[in-house]
Amino acid sequence: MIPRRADFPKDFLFGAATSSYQIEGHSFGSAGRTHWDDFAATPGNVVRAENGAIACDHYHRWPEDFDLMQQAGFDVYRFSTSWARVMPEGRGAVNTEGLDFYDRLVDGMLARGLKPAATLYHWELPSALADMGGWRNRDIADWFADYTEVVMGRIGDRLRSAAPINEPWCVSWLSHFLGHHAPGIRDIRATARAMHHIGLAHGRSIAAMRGLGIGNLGAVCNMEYAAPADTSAAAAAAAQLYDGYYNRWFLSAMFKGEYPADVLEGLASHMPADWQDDMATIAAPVDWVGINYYTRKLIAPAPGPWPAHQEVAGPLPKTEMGWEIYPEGLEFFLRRTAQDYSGDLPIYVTENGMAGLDNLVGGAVNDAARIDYLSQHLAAVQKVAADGVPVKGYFTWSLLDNYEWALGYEKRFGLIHVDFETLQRTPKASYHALSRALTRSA
Ligand code: IFM
Repeated sequence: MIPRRADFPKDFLFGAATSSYQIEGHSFGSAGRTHWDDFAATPGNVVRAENGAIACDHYHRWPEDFDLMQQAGFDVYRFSTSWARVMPEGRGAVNTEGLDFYDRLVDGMLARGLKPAATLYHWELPSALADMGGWRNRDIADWFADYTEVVMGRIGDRLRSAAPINEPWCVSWLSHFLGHHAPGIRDIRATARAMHHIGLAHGRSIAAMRGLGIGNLGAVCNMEYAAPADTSAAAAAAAQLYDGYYNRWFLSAMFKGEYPADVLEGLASHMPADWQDDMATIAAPVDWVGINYYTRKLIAPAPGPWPAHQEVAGPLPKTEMGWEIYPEGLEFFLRRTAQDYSGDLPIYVTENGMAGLDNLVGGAVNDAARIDYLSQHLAAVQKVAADGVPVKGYFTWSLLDNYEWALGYEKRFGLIHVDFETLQRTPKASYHALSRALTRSA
């Protein structure tokens, strides 16, 4: 059973999260082209070559979506603004339709008693900037700071919180080393540069928001628990390195102003010149940290160049993504983040959830597996909060079934089912269960 609101500290916030390209419908409102449009148009990259042109049509249907958020009893809504919607070329001209849209969204949240939690970048880089090297180009920190000022100059006065970049690991490693996400590069030098420039852009964006007098600013990092695949020393070292470039690199830079030595061993020769001079900017103080957590990975050594390791299938029950269900990992990261990086600062679980089969049968979706997943992870959060770790909120990923990037519309993460033919919304059993946990008084 999902723990009730009353089981958490009084000031604990419950929310749901989404992102712009995954739900809005990028073909609406004169938005500019993004590297995800290009990536999806390249054969073999995305299931059925699907893109975010229509997605959930949240662009027009947001009032219905926010009504459902309100009816469920959520406190806060985590959304992102699209760079290419606001500045179609990434720099220069501003699309007023785009800014007007986010202005309406924020007012729509406030009108329903939902606190707006904004993220400035959730992956849809304007194509014009990708043409200039995207995250490989150091200038992206300037471009991102300018974009930050444009968006926050319009909506920053009404936000509860703001964060620059969602999941730096995905923006860099997943997209430039593994090539699974746009821009689909597989190159270690590109990866090292992206990993550094993301931090720099984060720091510049924080500074820009401080300059505008905006507060409650944070960083949102995704984390995967890295477990050695066997008891050998080599497997332990492989898991340690995975943990380093996945989980420790960004937190260490943002909270300590340094990169972990074990990861630098592999990346140092690929880093941009004078990267050390940027560390103070990257470590700009923040007010909170967000953890996106879904799963663990079993890691084994492998032949070949650094990082010379591989993922191995694990024995635990899995979601439709093939991801093992391992709530102990969330507990681990909440404790370690406070202890090693953020101290007394509030921590939020900014994403957690699962993809399920989620068939609509007779007008209902019985997603019992999701109820179980949420129950287990919320119980982990509750335990850690009871031990005094300053975890202050939990956001389910996601409010709606949506565009799951390279997997198209096939993987359903929503509390609300979306029929991608009719765009009809149907709250699933998990929506009703979570709503009961949030609203019932005892
Ligand atoms: O859908 C994504 C989201 O965009 C970022 N975090 C993980 C989710 C599930 O894969």
